[in-house]
Amino acid sequence: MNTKHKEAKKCGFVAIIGAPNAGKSTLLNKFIGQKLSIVSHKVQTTRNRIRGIGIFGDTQIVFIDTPGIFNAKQKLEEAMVDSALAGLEEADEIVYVMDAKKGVSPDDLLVIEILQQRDIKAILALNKTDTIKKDLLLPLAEKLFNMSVFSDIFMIQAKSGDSVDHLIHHLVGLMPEEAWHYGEEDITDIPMRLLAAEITREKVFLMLHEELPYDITVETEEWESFDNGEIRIGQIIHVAKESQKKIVIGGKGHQIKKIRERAQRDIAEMMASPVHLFLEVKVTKDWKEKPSYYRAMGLSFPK
Ligand SMILES: Nc1nc2c(ncn2[C@@H]2O[C@H](COP(=O)(O)OP(=O)(O)OP(=O)(O)O)[C@@H](O)[C@H]2O)c(=O)[nH]1
Ligand SMILES: [Mg+2]
Repeated sequence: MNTKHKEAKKCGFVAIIGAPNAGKSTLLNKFIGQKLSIVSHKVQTTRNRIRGIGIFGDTQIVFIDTPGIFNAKQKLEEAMVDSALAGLEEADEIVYVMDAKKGVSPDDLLVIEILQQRDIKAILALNKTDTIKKDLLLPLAEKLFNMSVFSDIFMIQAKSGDSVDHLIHHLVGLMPEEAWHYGEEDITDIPMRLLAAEITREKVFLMLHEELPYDITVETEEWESFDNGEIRIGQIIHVAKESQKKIVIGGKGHQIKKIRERAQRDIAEMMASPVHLFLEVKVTKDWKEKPSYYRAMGLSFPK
């Protein structure tokens, strides 16, 4: 072991919060330099807290990606928002991601109010600055600064990584003197089975539309590693209705074939091993009412 790391003493937790679709997961992936948390153009992509670990010199930062915070109406939504709020409790610092083009949305007002109530200060990452005219950015930043919840404001582009290094530098300076919580090689503490299920869920989010992605959950049911390094993975895509099963499978199975190919490719890349992925689509009518499915996703079932 490198002696420099034995002396390493700075470590802390940074929660990434904000409204749905602001770019939180994209930012987490940039922070740790690897794709860990799934990303899509749709709202409510992330369902649970994802911890990603980054090392910057002698500092280890545990980033916590959270589901978007919004006015939850259904049980699954409520569990997601609860999970995001629990991320606040764990954190030494909070990075609040806001879509600069959307400005302060009703969802943002909800989160800002929560921060005000709890007397919590956050670092604002005004994201997607590539989508807005430069001269609109300063008045927006000024308006936000006057809300008295943001200690600092950074203008970034999570997707290209532009200016993300400034934000990292600032966070490193704020981390407390503390022994590292994780090993040098660790990227996350999420089990591989769950990460593999998330990858397949991402493909469903990217390829299928309307309510369907919100009505599915993916479960890794089988995981077998062979001596030659190959891995066999079996997953179930749970849908809520028979009609949805037909859509996920597609005519002559073309849809499920694409989902399988893309998920298999990404899981193999993550594992750095050849992967054989087998998918089954199952109608599980009321999975959203069953606590066991929430546990499998790392969520608590709302009371
Ligand atoms: N133009 C642009 N798009 C971005 C940027 N950062 C993220 N995006 C896009 O914004 C969309 C949402 O990104 P996510 O990272 O999934 O957002 P999120 O906040 O994690 O969303 P939820 O998990 O649903 O709350 C994706 O299509 C990203 O590619 C950016 O800097 N510029
Ligand atoms: Mg996300």
